Amino acid sequence: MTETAPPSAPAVPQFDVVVVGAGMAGLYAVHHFRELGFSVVALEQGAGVGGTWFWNRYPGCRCDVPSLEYSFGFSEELEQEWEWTEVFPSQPEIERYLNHVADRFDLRRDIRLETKVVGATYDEAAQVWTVATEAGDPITGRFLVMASGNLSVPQTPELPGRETFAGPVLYTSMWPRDGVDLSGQRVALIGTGSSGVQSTPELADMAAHLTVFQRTPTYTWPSYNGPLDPEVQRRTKEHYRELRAGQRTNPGGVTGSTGAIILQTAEDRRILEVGEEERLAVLEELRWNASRVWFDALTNPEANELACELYREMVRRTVDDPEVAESLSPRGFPIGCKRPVIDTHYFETFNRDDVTLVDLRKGGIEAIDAGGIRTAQGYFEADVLVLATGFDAMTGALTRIDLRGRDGRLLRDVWAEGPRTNLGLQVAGFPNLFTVTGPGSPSVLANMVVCIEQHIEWIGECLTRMRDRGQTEVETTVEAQDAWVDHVNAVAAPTMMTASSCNSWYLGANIPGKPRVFLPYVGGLNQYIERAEAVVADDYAGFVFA
Ligand code: NA7
Repeated sequence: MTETAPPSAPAVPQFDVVVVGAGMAGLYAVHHFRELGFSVVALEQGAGVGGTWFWNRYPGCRCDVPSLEYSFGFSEELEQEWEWTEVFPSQPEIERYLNHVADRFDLRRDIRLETKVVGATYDEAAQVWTVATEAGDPITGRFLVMASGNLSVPQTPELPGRETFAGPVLYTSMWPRDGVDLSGQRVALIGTGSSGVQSTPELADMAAHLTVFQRTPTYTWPSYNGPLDPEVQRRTKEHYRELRAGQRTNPGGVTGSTGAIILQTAEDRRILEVGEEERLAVLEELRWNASRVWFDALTNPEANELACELYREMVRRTVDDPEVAESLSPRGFPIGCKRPVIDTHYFETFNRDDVTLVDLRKGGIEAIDAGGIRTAQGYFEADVLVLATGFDAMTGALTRIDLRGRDGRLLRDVWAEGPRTNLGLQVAGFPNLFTVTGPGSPSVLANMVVCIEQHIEWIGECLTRMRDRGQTEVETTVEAQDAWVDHVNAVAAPTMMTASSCNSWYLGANIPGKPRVFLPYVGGLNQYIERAEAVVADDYAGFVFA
């Protein structure tokens, strides 16, 4: 049992704002709230700043948003001085960038590293949050801002006998900071989502032999990464204000104006309206992208299946062994229902002699022992085990700690049937608590940096208004929250993302026992911003101040 609060919190808290996390959201929160004149502290469990980009340092880890767009827009000086080197940024480059941000804006003095938050309790009388950490005294704040990430709680699957494995067991999401020497090693990789797909070619290069254990094949697209053209960077820097404005009026928060290949579906491109000959012609022209440009495939299952077939044809054309190609071909769930996976020569890797694919649908994992993995289709020896098995996405960082609101109610109990928020920012019954890119916000469906900046600025404006009026408490009404949840569900319903055949982490379907609820807001970042701004213009309709 962890004691999360003293009997009663002090009326004057230590800080105006306690921020949980020092990833992108936490860093900007410290900077922005400080600029607005609030006292702030950020509590970070890691030994460094960067959040997602601190932990996920597995070989091949790379962002799927172009560098020039996956960067902060709050400081023109920062925009101008930082030089990106690749079209899509790698983990080391983003981590360097975030450390630069922390130094440049002197953020570290308000960040406590290696400070893991285990719970927080709201004292209704004092209107103060008391935050409990694994070590040390409780920290109190008027407001609690959960900048604790969407993909920050690793999913640790049940694998019988894992503790008996003789070699190292590595998680892609907690990759050792000093790296790992895999030369001469037989590596077993479990998981073929984004992390597994990105690391496969790199692990194959590093190891003596790589065996990939795949439970579900994945739709991926080539990254088209490469060195960033200095001319493109120079031009972008000249027009950064337009780009930033454009991001906020785009559904995905990405303008696509920086030279990266980002294919958008066009309304007049409908796969059901063209014959096989034309489909194959599109395949010749667009290759892997031929499956993702069709407007009707977004909502029509029949159109979607035709697009899937174009994808499978590309797999067959790329992978030499027809049986391996068939194993790598996704079937039975729509394209686009999961987050797109961007790869660098993933499929070609399976043409190597030192790479083996184990299709777990032909016989699942039974147990792990000292020397390898036993499956229903045979035994596979390994010296190192790598788990790329995903995250308790979007809600894990909020429900796996003891967050207690009014009447001592735990957030995880309140969300037992699925999360409910107003704008992904506030939860009824949890006054003065803000979630950054929480469930019900566009977050993982849009450029996360743009979402983070917009959220933090929205919260900052709200806190400033309260200070100006001498108010000390804000809470969403249940009615406004219900209306937002209904809207989030309504826009998701017609899309492929809620298809019953889809086991995505957007739906919480990757975690045993997690309620199946579509977590992010699919209506578009631009629509979201309009609605969030309308709430402000309407004097914070749906929020109650005290
Ligand atoms: P994902 O996309 O959730 O992928 C996890 C993978 O691990 C997926 O292939 C799972 O198969 C597999 N998995 C999970 N548990 C097991 C067990 N017990 N046995 C075999 N295979 C298993 O996580 P990622 O880290 O790759 O990516 C998450 C996001 O991070 C990504 O979307 C980007 O936005 C960045 P399954 O599909 O469940 O059959």
